[in-house]
Amino acid sequence: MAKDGRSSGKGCRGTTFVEVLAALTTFMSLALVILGVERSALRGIRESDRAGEVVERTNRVADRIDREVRTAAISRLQVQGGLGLEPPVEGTDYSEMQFQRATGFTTTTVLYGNPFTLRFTMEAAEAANGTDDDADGMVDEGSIFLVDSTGMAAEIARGVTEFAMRLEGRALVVTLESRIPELGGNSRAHRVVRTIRLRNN
Ligand SMILES: [Ca+2]
Ligand SMILES: [Ca+2]
Repeated sequence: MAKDGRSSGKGCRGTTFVEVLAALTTFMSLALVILGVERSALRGIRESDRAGEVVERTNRVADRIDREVRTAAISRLQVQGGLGLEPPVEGTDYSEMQFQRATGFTTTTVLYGNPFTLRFTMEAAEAANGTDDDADGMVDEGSIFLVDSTGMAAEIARGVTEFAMRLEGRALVVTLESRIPELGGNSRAHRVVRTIRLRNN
């Protein structure tokens, strides 16, 4: 009898162990599924955050350029030519331009403020060759600087992969693309084309 009891006890323990194992396996599978869903949801949130960040950052820079340039005098735009500063050619893209704001008027003349320059400078580790030389996920990237008349340069944007200023009639068309690097050698970009009507002569 005792032998039968032990044998039946062992059977019982065996069944319980298998059941526990099955339950554990089910639990682990469920936990893995939940973890996977959670991770993919988090990844989605993070990606949408980064997409929002690059859009916000690019628009903020375009707004800043708009504010700086809007009151500049169209007759005082200058670009670097072969023989020094000269007026920009309409319809031509420039990565650097000098501006002067109209600050006041007398009965006979317009008064202008000190000149300032918007300039794109490529990062030292990058060459303009269409490849990502420093392997940060951005090709030919650089910064935009606002340079005052004393030569003091303030960086107003970085991670910029496209910057052009083009005169079209009374408007300055600014094309700006900036990026945020991502894992795996990629980057997320946003591109803005802003038409800024210049108010003064
Ligand atoms: Ca790069
Ligand atoms: Ca390059």
